[in-house]
Amino acid sequence: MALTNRQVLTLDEFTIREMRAFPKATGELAALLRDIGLAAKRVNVEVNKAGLVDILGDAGHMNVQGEEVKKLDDFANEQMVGVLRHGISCAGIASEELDNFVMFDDTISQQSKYICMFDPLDGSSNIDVNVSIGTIFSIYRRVTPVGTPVTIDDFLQPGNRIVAAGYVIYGSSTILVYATKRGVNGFTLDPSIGEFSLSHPDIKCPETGKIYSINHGNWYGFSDGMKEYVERCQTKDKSKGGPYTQRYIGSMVSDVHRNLIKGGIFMYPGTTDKPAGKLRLLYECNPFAYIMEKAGGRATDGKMRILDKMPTKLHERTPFFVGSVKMMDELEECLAIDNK
Ligand code: AHM
Ligand code: MG
Repeated sequence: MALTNRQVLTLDEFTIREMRAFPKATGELAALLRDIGLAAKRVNVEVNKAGLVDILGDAGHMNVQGEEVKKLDDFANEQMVGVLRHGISCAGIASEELDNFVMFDDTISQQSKYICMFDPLDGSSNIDVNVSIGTIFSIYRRVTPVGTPVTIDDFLQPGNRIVAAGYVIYGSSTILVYATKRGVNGFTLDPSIGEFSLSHPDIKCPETGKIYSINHGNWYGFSDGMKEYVERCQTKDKSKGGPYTQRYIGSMVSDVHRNLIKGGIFMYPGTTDKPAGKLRLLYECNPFAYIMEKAGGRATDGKMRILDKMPTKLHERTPFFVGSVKMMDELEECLAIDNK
């Protein structure tokens, strides 16, 4: 059934309204978000039929029509690059799927003041088993002059320079959440009209929660401080909401989205074998850190604020902790053990 409540704003209506609050706004950011919404809708269609069509196989082989089959993460990457290249608001992109950034060399794109970084399909190891996956993105103002080609300097910016960041979950429903300095809002795709409609206005992360999310399989590689915090979660007194519940889908968009709405903490620490952990600073951690901070939560690498980290390369990894402020405080108390 179509949403008939005309009080419900679509993504486009909402971003245009937001823009009007800034008399100097050019509409470029609203256009960029619309482009990303379009890519998300196209990816959504393919994700929903992933179980039906021969799209799950390895990239490179042929489907029954004799066309080359693309893996969904390649498809999602092409959609994101395509809409942003053809749009008028993006001067270049960097993607978790590509080794290098892409400079858009047409004159319209080079006149744009924004660049975009994204993970086109995060959690893609879950595709084959029908678990929710997502797209993560962040938008920055370029540092090189408008009208010139973008350079690596436009991409190696700390997260505290993000202008907007968001994610899309292809789940039981498809939701696009994005944050700007004005706050965090979520839009659910109404398939009957093909529009994202405002469903989660002004999202705030509860100060504390009862959910902790971590891959316990890595336990023997955790530091003493990390183990101490996990044990505290498991032994927390009933009067303090304990013991906490462990929830870990292994699909960051879903794990962090749930904790953002319900309150909780998501952790991907470094381990003995992999001191920098698994997650990518630019494509995964910075966007979620920005969204969580705008919703009232916090994000660190265990030592410093994620958004203040100066990236040195595009695919840099970092330990990542994000969630409700009070849980983050207790985590930091425990991690301090490692510095003694
Ligand atoms: P990907 O970018 O290869 O999909 O990996 C990122 C995903 C995250 O969504 C998730 O939080 C994490 O990998 C899970 O990793 P692990 O299986 O090591 O717990
Ligand atoms: Mg990823």
